[in-house]
Amino acid sequence: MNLYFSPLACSLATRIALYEAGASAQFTQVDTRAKRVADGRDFLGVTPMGQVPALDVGDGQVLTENSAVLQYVADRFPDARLAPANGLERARLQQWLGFIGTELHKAVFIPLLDTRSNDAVKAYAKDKAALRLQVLSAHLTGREFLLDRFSVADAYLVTVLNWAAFTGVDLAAWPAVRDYQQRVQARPSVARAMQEESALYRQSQNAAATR
Ligand SMILES: N[C@@H](CCC(=O)N[C@@H](CS)C(=O)NCC(=O)O)C(=O)O
Repeated sequence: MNLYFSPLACSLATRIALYEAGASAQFTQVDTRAKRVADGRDFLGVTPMGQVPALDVGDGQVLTENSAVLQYVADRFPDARLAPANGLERARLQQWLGFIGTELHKAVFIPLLDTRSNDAVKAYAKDKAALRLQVLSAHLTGREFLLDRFSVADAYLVTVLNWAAFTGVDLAAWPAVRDYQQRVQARPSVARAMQEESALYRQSQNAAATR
């Protein structure tokens, strides 16, 4: 398996899931703005959307979309118990993956992070953040994880919450969310993945500054 990733982007969730599972995988860095793979290939030749995560699962098959990629990793390594097998609990996992992907990642954080965004768009996104973080906070109060145990949804959520610090969203206003973030970030797989990608992120920022 080969994960195409960009440092600290949403593909970090798949790296966390792979570390949790103890899976052996390759990690290939992508410049998602230039649509270039680190080895010089055109990333649009890997996936036409040019987005990470893109997971080459072997036999030339590339899987995209966080929700699908994360569930694929969970199912490929069932011993890691990163997703409930079926039934309502599996639907709950999908509920949270959908919530994180559409309500937080795309509706709130992308407009705040996108360099082509403007103040009006950012104000709209910040306005949306309040209800979504309130819903999350109510759910996380008294809970360790989104489901009964750590799952790929937690890997995705901790990845997305990490962007709060870059976008001026102060999680202190939602203590249950802030405490959850600190707790999950301390998990060995998460701490390792974040440390590694933070170093790569700093390197890519420095390289961009000297261009
Ligand atoms: N719908 C995709 C969105 C993935 C996505 O937004 N990836 C971002 C990084 S977090 C990206 O590659 N952005 C570059 C671009 O959209 O051109 C998913 O859920 O996987």
